Amino acid sequence: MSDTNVSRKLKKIALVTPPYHSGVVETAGTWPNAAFVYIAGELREAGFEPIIYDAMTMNHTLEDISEALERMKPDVVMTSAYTATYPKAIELLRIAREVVPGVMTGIGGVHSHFMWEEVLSKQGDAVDFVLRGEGERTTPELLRCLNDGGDASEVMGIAFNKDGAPHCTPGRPFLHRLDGRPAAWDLVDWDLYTFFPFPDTNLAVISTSRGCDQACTFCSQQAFWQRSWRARSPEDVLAEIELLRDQHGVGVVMFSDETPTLDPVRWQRILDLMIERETGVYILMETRVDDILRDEAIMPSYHEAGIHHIYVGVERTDQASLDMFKKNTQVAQGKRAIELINEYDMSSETSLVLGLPNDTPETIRATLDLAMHYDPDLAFFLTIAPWPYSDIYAELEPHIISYDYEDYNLVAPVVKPINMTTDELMTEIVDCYKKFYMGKVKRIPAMNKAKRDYFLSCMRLIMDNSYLKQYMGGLGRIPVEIEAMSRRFM
Ligand code: B12
Ligand code: SF4
Repeated sequence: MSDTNVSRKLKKIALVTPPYHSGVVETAGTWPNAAFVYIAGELREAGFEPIIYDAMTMNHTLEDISEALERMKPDVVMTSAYTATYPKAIELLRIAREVVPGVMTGIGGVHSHFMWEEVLSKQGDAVDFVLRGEGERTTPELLRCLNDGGDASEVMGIAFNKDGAPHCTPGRPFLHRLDGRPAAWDLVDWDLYTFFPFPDTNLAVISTSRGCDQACTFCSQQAFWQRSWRARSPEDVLAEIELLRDQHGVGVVMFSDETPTLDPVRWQRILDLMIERETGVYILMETRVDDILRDEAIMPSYHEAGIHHIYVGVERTDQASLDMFKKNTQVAQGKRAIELINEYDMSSETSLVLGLPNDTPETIRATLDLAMHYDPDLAFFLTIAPWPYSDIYAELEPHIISYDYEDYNLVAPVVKPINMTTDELMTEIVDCYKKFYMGKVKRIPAMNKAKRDYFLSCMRLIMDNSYLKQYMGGLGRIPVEIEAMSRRFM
């Protein structure tokens, strides 16, 4: 028997995002939660009434959430968490417990997938079920089982407290078929979602493939997907993009995939279809540098298909660190990939991971110098966050200075370099931003108009909303020059 006490029929299911904010990607837009859209589609098909409540994007406080849930009176409240958002996810489930008597609670996503034991032993009073792995089949199956008075132990892919201790059922195999799944895009409040550089159109996040076959030691995604990769057919992807464009006014689509380009034949077909059908939708995506190099000959198709912005994870500019991360790329490849993206008039973005135990002001400045030499349009200088379930965790553990998961956001210092204080580290990071973007500003006049507009718009967003401003007093002196420059060109 489960220790949870679900006694009523479960019908109305609220899927609520945790009200967590740490900047960076949030400065560029407001993003729907793709996991909830896909899970809600399956729930509805199984006869439930899902509600998507994006408290995060609505900037709702815990008080707002409490009022909203009291009004909504759901039978079930579920949330999603990666490591940084986990504490807020728990607070929100606690509130649900308080204001909706007898509510059932559940949590899914990468953090609780791995940390289910800790979740249930420390937060078992707030969490009835951890839903592990992919949520599409597990969620309706669990709810149906509970409604039928069945035994939750027979549902694959969940964990719950049983006889006073955390208990985990066997993992559920990944979905076999990703095509044609029901996605509840009609439940999304589209007024909320915009990519700020293109404010006149709606922004969607879709999953065209899942997983990655690499083994980067700092990354949670390869572990979550067990180094596997599955993909939807190009036709199915195009159908979703066209539906979003035609029925929901979407002009910008972000691919949530870790590596959408992994299968070159599928990827080429997606590009061809986007060109043939003149989708007219801008795509934001990330991929690996080696796939960009592989695709040098078809870069014009990327551009023609509407690929607007490509993030490639360069991570470090010294080979020793790349090797330590098991990144399986060469330093020179990162540079060439960014050159190619720039050459074909797409926007390039990368991030550099700083704050490793052996970092010093000199290594950080060397990283900055190389980042400037690589010349992406946008660069983010991030702190390393050792997810407690990542391969690199054991190596970094002796250097961890914060066990507050909210700090695991790639912004706050969680690891202390041996020969630097955290203040010195953060000063160096702010300095990286200043120097990198000041260097860019000087070259604005040479950019073509499309790139210049996009760059200036991104810069303004970083300046106005940046976590740097919020956390560290900010880019301080940069805005004056950039403001002046942007006035000249906009
Ligand atoms: C889209 C995205 C976002 C969106 C989130 C939109 C939203 N409303 O939630 C935005 C842009 C806001 C965002 C922000 C951040 N993000 Co983000 N984001 C992603 C990204 C690119 C895709 C996630 C996605 O949509 N996947 C597609 C869906 C279908 O897959 P999924 O989320 O895994 O969901 C499946 C299962 O996990 C499970 N599941 C998930 N949730 C739930 C819930 C329930 C109830 C159930 C049953 C199942 C379930 O079922 C789903 C379907 O099968 C991932 C990278 C990646 N490739 O996954 C990073 C990622 C999740 N982000 C990450 C981080 C660190 C952040 C930030 C902290 C970064 C920052 N400082 O800006 C912020 C924090 C948010 C904030 N508010 O400040 C990390 C998390 C790492 C970790 N292990 O903790 C990731 C993995 C990227 C990385 N570099 O490693 N992010
Ligand atoms: S290539 Fe990207 S998604 Fe894959 S393991 Fe490395 S960092 Fe993670």
